[in-house]
Amino acid sequence: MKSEDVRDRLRQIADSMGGRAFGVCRIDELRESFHVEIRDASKKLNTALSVGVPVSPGVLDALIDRPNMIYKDHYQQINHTLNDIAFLISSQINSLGYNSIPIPASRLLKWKPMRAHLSHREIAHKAGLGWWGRNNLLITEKYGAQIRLVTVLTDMELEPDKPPGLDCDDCYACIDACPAGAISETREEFDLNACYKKVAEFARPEHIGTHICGLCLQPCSGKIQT
Ligand code: B12
Ligand code: SF4
Ligand code: SF4
Repeated sequence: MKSEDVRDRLRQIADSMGGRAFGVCRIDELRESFHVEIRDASKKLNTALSVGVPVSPGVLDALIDRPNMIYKDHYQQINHTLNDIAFLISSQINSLGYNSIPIPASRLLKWKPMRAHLSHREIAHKAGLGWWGRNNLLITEKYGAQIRLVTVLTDMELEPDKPPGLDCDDCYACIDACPAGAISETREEFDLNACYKKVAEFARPEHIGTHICGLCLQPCSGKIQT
């Protein structure tokens, strides 16, 4: 199968399961930042595929000033879907005779500071899905920040994409939306500590029990509405 045909096939797998954003990048200069669990194994792999599944705007409309059960269940469902997409893409790659590692959508390996296997945001940015927003999230042109991400690492040679060369421009909509005051004019000023404290507070009620919030996603719905 030609490289473009394989790419189309993998993209179709993602699309058939709700993956509406898809891109490819090289990982050579990112590997050192990967968690030790996958760092050595990833030395045999040079490519990452990034997939994004949009969050439903209706679910975000139901958020008032804190996460609720509709948002929590939707968040968990999207994580399952992302993991399924990554698994199926990985399985297709393996059946074509290549190697791959599907990276979990939301698996924490270390609590202080919180760390995962790798940064899905950084990979998605490099793979052309979007830019680094004032709210410290990966922002896509079509869905804004209302998209969750997953990554598959592979040794299959696929043509890499490029970061889109866009930014938040004259939008500041998320600054006032954050109940922790964590978002400022520049992404460098983003206050992760303030955000973490707020999501930890939101996680306290037993029925929520997980570090979610979603309020900075609400106003960030993308520049191109279709
Ligand atoms: C732990 C975690 C948290 C912790 C933060 C801890 C931390 N240190 O980052 C807490 C609980 C606070 C948190 C909060 C939220 N999270 Co969170 N979180 C994660 C998780 C599981 C690991 C992040 C990690 O390892 N961070 C460590 C550092 C090294 O990596 P990083 O933060 O991604 O990025 C750094 C570098 O990569 C670099 N960088 C270089 N290039 C680029 C490019 C871009 C675009 C960015 C943003 C950064 C970046 O700068 C960053 C700072 O050093 C990821 C899933 C994953 N595996 O990526 C989800 C993830 C980042 N979370 C996500 C979301 C949506 C949220 C929340 C909205 C909660 C919610 N779901 O309701 C808030 C938003 C907070 C915010 N505005 O940043 C999404 C982001 C999707 C997107 N469109 O960007 C992710 C990717 C989950 C997913 N599968 O989609 N999260
Ligand atoms: S709401 Fe506007 S300023 Fe905030 S991250 Fe999205 S595009 Fe950037
Ligand atoms: S997740 Fe909540 S607390 Fe953190 S930056 Fe977004 S709105 Fe603020």
